[in-house]
Amino acid sequence: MPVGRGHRRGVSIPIGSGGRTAIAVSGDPREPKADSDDPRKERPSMPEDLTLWYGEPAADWETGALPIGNGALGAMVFGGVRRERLQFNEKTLWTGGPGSTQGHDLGDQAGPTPGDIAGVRALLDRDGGMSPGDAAARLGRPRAGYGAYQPFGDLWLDFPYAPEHRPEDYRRDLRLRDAVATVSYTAGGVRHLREYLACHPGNVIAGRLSADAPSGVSFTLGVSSPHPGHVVTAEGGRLIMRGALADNGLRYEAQIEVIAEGGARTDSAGRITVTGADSAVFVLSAGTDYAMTHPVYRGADPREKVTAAVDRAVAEGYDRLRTAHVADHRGLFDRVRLDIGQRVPDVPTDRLLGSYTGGESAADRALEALFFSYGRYLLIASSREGSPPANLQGVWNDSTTPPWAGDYHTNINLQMNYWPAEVANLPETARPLDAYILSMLEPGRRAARETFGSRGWVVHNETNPFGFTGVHDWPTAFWFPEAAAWLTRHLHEHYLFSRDRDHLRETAYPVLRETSEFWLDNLHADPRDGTLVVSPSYSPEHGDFSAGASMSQQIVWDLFTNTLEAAEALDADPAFRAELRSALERLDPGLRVGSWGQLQEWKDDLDDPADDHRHVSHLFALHPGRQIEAGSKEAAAAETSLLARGDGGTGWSKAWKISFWARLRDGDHAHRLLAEQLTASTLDNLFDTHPPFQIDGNFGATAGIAEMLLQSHDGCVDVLPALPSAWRRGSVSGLRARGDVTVDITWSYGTAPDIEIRLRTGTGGPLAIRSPVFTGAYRLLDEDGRDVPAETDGDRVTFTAGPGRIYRVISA
Ligand code: FUC
Repeated sequence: MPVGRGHRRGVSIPIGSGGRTAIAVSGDPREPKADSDDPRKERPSMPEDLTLWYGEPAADWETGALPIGNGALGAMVFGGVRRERLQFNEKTLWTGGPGSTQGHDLGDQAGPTPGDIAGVRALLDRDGGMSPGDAAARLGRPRAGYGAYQPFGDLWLDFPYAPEHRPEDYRRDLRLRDAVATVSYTAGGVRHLREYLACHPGNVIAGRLSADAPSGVSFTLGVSSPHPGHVVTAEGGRLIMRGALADNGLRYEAQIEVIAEGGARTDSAGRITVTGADSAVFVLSAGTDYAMTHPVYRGADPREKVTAAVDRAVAEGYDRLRTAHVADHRGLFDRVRLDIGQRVPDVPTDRLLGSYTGGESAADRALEALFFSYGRYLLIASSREGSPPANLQGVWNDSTTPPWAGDYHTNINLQMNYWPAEVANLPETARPLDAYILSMLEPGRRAARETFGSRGWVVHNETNPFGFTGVHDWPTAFWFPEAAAWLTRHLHEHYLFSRDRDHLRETAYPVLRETSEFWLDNLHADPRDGTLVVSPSYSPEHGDFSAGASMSQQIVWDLFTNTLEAAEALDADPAFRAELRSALERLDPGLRVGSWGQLQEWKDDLDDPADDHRHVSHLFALHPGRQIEAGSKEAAAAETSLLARGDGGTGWSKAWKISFWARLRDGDHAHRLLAEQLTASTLDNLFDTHPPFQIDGNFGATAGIAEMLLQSHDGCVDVLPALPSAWRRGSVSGLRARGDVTVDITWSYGTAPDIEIRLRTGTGGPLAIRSPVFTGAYRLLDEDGRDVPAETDGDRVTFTAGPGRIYRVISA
């Protein structure tokens, strides 16, 4: 029995056969003769073939080397033939903080006082605005001991080289389903194969070198560090590199053990040489004495844990390590599959990228699907429980002075890193963010008390692993106390997706409540109209300081709304709920339509239609917020603003715009931004580039693609809300919707649109579904094919879902 009629809302999908370009599908003819257990053999180049591959070694760290990682450890693989380089990182190796010779003032930094802030507020009431320079002169303070994320070192493999043995049939690749990087080539009639992985269970990076001729493996392994004063020793096949950072005394240690099968091994002068082995394995672990505990941020010497990790991995053996690694990785990675009609052509990834146009070809679909999955791969590789969250470069950094210190920028970047975590079914990867937020509370409370004279906690534009929650003095980036509230929404989102009430009660709600207390204490009655506004307020990196910039208001609206909902769900704190409700009633919502139809970035109508600034902060309410409903007049104004800002910007800016257009339900425009990002803001190794390399755009694009296929922010599971015309047929499985639902969708726009939705419920409860692609009647069925009683409510079908059940929605 048909239960509903679809409702088209601004979606136009051309129906027809479309101009597919046929591209031959074949394996790589230059691949080494694969062993029977070579996973590449199991998987021909079909939609599932999620591999980045290249015909030459990487010439450059940033654009060419390939990343592996396990959250705490990361490495960039170059794939050299005479000399292999694995540049490696461990996420806690930072300068700055306690003990820094730069002077550590993060704990008791001389911030502005509540009086300084009141002074600026009064000037803003009087004058309406203040330049960032003036604001920084009054509220900014130099900061010291902030530090920067550091490279750990390089592992080098030097191979004997005979000029007459020119390497042939070279290939290096990164297989996303296995999280294994390989390098292979033939030299002197011998096929060489190396593979590398970063294993989360056991916390090691491991490599295996083999050849198809007996005694074919010879090399010298060494390690180096950019940090003066480190010491390298070698004994019993194990290299130890140890030191303490000159800046802050942070102790670090890496150990690498080499195990050769056959041949001879010698250890000397900090290097290990293997000659004539049949194969060899190395295992690396690294750590520091950093601990995420305020105010000392130091724990045990790393020696014990690094030694234990390498000992364990050596005892385990490479094969078992690899099996455990692939199982662990696939347990996360395989949850989501995307088919948008891709056929993987037989060209290396740099050429796939180079020939990408964002057009109709199945090769373009291959790059898009690969890029989507790469974001998921990178999140798994750079954010796992037990180490800090993914920073501006995930876990990968080769510079002692990385861009923006390789830190945690909180006016968009850190948040964007975690946009895919829930919807793309990797909630475990967001737990390091939770832990990090919790670790900031104590220093953040102090900053709130001393700087603002208020309850709650605060963090501004950026932060580091040492609890930096203060200001600095760079005029366009020192002030952003809304960051704490924006971070807090991630804790709440985890509840919305998982319905995990323990998480809500014990983790999310207490932080939401405390963050709300900060803003209850800090909102200011605007003398012009009596509304509650944030003042001083600054729309990230743009324009002047003022009272009530749209983003500030929208973030506070979001925080109060989330806190209220959380309190209601827990039936907690009725008096506090009343306080929040009355503050929300008086709050300026930050949604004004201006003179040229734009959504205003500030309370005054100051927007310049010719301005193409990369931050589009005043659209927070559209995404990631949920204050603007699709189809509303504010959505139309957001669209006007977005059109004026254009499709350019830095990598992360384009990634954000994918989600904006998806929320506006314009699949073709969202797709155009994805194409912009791929053609102009993506490097050969598919790293996003700001420029330079910055990983947020990878994560933002993956989230944006998910947002095109599935949304659930407005109380409804919204299926294919922004499907571009280039994705005429396809399927996606394993995406997550709020309400603890896993969603699989199959669609096709052949002669008639056809769609099937499969919903797998967790906790169950009331559910609403909508899809703009249902153009006729549709049916809701249970797993036995029986019609499920449901109600239609506008374009939504609502019903009560049982726990742990499967429902199907099909065209009638
Ligand atoms: C924000 C952005 C910059 C850059 C930096 C790391 O400040 O405005 O573009 O992404 O973070």
